[in-house]
Amino acid sequence: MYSLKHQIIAALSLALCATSVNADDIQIKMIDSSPTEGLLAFEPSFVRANVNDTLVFSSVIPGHNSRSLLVPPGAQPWKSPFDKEFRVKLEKEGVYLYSCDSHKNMGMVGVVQVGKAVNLEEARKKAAEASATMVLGKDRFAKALDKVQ
Ligand SMILES: [Cu+2]
Repeated sequence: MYSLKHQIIAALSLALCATSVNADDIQIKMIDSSPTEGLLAFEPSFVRANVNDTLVFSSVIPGHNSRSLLVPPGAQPWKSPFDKEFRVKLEKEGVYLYSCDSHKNMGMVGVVQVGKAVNLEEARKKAAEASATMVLGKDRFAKALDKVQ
């Protein structure tokens, strides 16, 4: 015979298992021209994710990579090779900013929100600094950060 307490514990354990199994892969294309994002872009340039989801940067056209500019406290920065698929596991809550090494100054940048935007102030500041040096796409970081909830 199981007590109610045991049943609750069993139900909670199942729920926790379901959560870990449901971690998603989130595809982001590195692309020269996107119908939704414009020239030299990550598509989509903003994604909302959960802790333990994985970003999958896919190389559609040669000449691009992905490198973090800002990650939340405790999260691992990344730098991908050019022209290769690259996976980034999102282990910490907060806002992540990244760019392509070749086209950062042309606004080839992206934003990821994982859970609560605990470092939003810092992200806005870093994005403003980076945007000031851009020749094209100066508003891309700001537009993506506007979608953070
Ligand atoms: Cu690029």
